[in-house]
Amino acid sequence: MESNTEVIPTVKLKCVVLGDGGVGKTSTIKRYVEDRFESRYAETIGVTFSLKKLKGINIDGKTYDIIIVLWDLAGQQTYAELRKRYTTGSDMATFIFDVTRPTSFLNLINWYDKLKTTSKDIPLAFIANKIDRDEDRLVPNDCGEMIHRWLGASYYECSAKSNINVDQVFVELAKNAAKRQLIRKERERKELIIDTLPEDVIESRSMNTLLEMSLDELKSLSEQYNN
Ligand SMILES: Nc1nc2c(ncn2[C@@H]2O[C@H](COP(=O)(O)OP(=O)(O)OP(=O)(O)O)[C@@H](O)[C@H]2O)c(=O)[nH]1
Ligand SMILES: [Mg+2]
Repeated sequence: MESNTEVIPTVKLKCVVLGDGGVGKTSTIKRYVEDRFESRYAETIGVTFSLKKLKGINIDGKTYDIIIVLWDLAGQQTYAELRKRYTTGSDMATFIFDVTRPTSFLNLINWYDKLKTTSKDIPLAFIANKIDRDEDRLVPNDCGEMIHRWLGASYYECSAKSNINVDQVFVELAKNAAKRQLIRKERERKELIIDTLPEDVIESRSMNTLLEMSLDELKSLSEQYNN
């Protein structure tokens, strides 16, 4: 019997999680991937990876599966050089600070500058973590709103411990990043087809007009000249 199950395309995304030591990077990832929380602090050594699969995500009317590869980078200063190498090629990034530690908020701009040296124009989310510790909170919500308006990045108030907003951060980021990756890949495919056209055709129609055509339109145009 013939199967009519459609193959769902998979988008793979690299997400780096940045922020000072002890702000809750590992805890946030653990909550998101395994839905667990540990009170004991075990400093991350170097870098570790986790995978999260999102099934049946709708992007512009089409369905995709998304695999997020989460790169958990140690926050301690000793790993500065390692971090630079590992942020390269990220599709999205999260910056975490601890609302009970103002220095971890002030340091966000350093993390942001560091990421910008390797990755430009990727979707970013800033996370105020440990909001369950209301009595010890020193960084107010307004600080996050300022970052949101200033850097045009999303901002969330979270708790890895109480499982507040953790899913939302990654789902929203992944949708944005997947959208961008799909647009980029479609453009690359179009450029490959345009390359097969004679130069005078490219010149007379202009590159922008050709890129606005659909893939099917471009394919049939290419067939006209190459058959
Ligand atoms: N109350 C509370 N504690 C948290 C929360 N998230 C993390 N912690 C605690 O904060 C400590 C540090 O958390 P980690 O997730 O290990 O921090 P990290 O950012 O990965 O630290 P490094 O690996 O050293 O860079 C641990 O004791 C966690 O249990 C939270 O949302 N609420
Ligand atoms: Mg860690």
